[in-house]
Amino acid sequence: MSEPVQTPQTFPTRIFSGIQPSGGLTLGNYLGALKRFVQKQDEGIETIYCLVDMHAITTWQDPIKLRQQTREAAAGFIAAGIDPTRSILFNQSQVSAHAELGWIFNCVARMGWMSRMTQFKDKAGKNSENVSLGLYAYPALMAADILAYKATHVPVGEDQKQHIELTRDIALKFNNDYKENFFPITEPVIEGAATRVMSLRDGTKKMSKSDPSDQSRINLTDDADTIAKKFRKAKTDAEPLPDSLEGLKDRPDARNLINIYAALADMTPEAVITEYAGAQFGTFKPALADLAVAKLSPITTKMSHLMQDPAEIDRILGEGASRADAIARPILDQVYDIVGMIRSRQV
Ligand code: AQP
Repeated sequence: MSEPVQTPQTFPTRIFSGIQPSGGLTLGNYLGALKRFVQKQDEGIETIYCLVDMHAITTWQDPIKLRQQTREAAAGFIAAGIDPTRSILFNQSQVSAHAELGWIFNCVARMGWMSRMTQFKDKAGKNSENVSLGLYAYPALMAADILAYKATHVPVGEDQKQHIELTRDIALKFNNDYKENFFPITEPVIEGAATRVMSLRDGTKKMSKSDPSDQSRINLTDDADTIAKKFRKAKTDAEPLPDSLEGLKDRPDARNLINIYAALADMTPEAVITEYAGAQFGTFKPALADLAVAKLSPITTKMSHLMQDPAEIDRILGEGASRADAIARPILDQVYDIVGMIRSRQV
């Protein structure tokens, strides 16, 4: 792939990330992404967070549910600690720079790069002739989401690492092709004990909001009883917990529960295994359920409170979109200039 022609330029630190409102938020989204989003905001970094509704429609979405899920995800962000006055919070379709830059990046990204995207292969499966063109092109739109703000860092879960690498390749190729040091080469930020939370039914599969089995995931809207029941029924084996992480090497279901505990408790997985060495799952699972309820139920309660005022959520998203547009539009205008488009319309 492309080599940089320019010497590295420093771009001011700016964080961008997003979540698809293609279903309810899961514990995977929370631990892999949302919890980190809040930490970055609280560190005082400039943070821009987006509900990527245009990505959501790469697979069919019922329009009424999509609106509901977008509001619910916004409520989830705020309930988890995103402060819309300190971070910019909006939904993608309200800032057209994403789609416009996405098209330009469709013309920069190479077919060979796109065909290597493992998430497309996983999602399309054997049905690749019948999925939408948008699902295939989605990583180029994701690159536009990030680079429309010249974001330097993107907190994500492990599954998005390849898409950030593609974003870097697109930025490098654009900079090389147009001999401009225009876009930063964005860094993924993949941190913590739960960068890849696995399904509660299958420790080798990612926990996902679109998994047909609701038992496979914890939703941020689940009540305490449901959370406890799901952890009680989570797939495990009959062995007690070992005294070191090495002992979990071939036990993905057990490893997943240890990682979830560690991430929720802000501990290392090593510390959790030391604490529970020799324990049976009959002891560990209720402790995990109690911890999850303690951490998640304040978020769930706040979310349902916020959801009682959908007009206020829409107002917050609209205001966030105006602030996002004020950053992205001038960047996009420069991109149009760089690629040679006439910009003579009076506005
Ligand atoms: N299981 C997970 N563990 C850790 N991080 C995760 N993320 C998602 N699932 C996990 C992170 O959450 C952010 C938003 O992801 P997304 O909603 O845009 O898309 P996704 O990665 O495709 O998530 P889902 O839940 O699997 O959605 P569907 O089912 O609609 O495809 C990203 O930072 C992601 O890494």
